[in-house]
Amino acid sequence: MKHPLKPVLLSALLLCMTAGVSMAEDEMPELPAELQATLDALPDEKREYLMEEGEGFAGTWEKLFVRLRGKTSTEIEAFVDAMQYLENASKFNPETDMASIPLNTEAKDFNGWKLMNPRALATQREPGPINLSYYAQGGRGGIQTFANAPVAIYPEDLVAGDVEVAIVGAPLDMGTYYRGQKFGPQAMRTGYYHGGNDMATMVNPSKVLSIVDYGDIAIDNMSSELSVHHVRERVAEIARTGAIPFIVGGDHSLEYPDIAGLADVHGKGSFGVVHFDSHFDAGKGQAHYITHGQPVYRAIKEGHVKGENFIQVGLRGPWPGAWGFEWMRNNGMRYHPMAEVEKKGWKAVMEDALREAREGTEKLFISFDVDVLDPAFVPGTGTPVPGGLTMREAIPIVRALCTESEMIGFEIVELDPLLDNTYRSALNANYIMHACLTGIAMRKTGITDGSYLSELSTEDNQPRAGKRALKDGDAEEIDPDYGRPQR
Ligand SMILES: [Mn+2]
Repeated sequence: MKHPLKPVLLSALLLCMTAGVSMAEDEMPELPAELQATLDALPDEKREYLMEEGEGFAGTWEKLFVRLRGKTSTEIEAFVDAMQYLENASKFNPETDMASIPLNTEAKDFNGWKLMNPRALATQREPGPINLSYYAQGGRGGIQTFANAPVAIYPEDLVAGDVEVAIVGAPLDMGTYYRGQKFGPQAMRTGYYHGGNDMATMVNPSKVLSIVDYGDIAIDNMSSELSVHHVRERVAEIARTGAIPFIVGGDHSLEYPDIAGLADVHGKGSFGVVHFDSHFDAGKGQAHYITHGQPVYRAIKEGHVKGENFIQVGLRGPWPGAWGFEWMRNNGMRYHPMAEVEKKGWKAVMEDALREAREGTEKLFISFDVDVLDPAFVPGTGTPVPGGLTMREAIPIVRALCTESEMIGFEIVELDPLLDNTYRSALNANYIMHACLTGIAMRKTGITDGSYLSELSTEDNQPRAGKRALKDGDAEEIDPDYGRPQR
């Protein structure tokens, strides 16, 4: 990637080299005098190449000059030859490289991995959600599911059950090199605290909403490229029934098919996205069609979501550099890196992000990469970055976004339980998903203010310090000897 200032630097440098004048100190370094003669002795084409690519190759002009210092013209020419060799050898070569990865199209089960079971072969039953718990109060028995919810298998189950939220696993992890995200769905199904009452608001999404576990989407974990198209079809299938797809990844490659599938149903550019992540995931120009570092670029480039409706929260670490921020600004995107949180405090940043999310379109998709949280909360993720959000920062913004917007989709990605020998990562991931379910349930019950908190669980006329209770409750008799061995 060329730095946009480079042509200016280059022409100024060449001018200085030929005219022998010193360069302005604040713009570029002075070409060391001992280098001038050796560089002048280079063939024009090689000297120009060195002046064009040398800075990017060495890191800075100063570092380049250090590497060239004391070398003869012949040695510098060999240095330039090596640079040119690397550049050319890195490119696609039709004589030695495969332009595409061949598949065995003779395979009898080529499409078998993603074929839906024909209804004639499926167990006959009435369509609708299936409650898998044989315990009267639900409990932890039966078969574990997302949010302790009943199960649905086919779109007609979603329609028959008037399902509002269908949580579906997408165990894809070929888009990352630190794998194990394919185990994210099963970790979240077996985790603690993934359903029930939200104490902050005293709203219970499990009671207010019709939620189902929609199983896992089939993934060909030998190919992200093949898998994402199938994910897109399945996400669209859920959205077409009117249910909100909640996708549990899986790596962040999923953001592309999740957004594209929603655009197939709701229309391109009809909804906003809030992308929680320590990385901006808008990499481009890589050999692979999709990875967990490229979904944002692809979703914006293909027009599924407008840049002006795309908001990034929690960016930090070394990626992207200046070009990435320029790319986001050129596309009208908004971003709130942790540097901004350091500057203004979380509350102000959160309020900005909430205000931006309300602009434009009412419909919203949330993409939550668990690595936006500090590694203290989620060690189980492939690319953790220190200095992230706390759970006490993340819960209120997710709950508020899901209350104040017409949610059309939600994904939680990059949970890798293999990297965490505790249950904390899955626990926190479930809490984030529950915060959004709570927000959707709040909206359904008529609460439109995302900052709403229940008076019962916060104040509710409790006696202030030094005051007695307004009325005496029924004091419970407690046996102080309970559980002690009898003498
Ligand atoms: Mn990501």
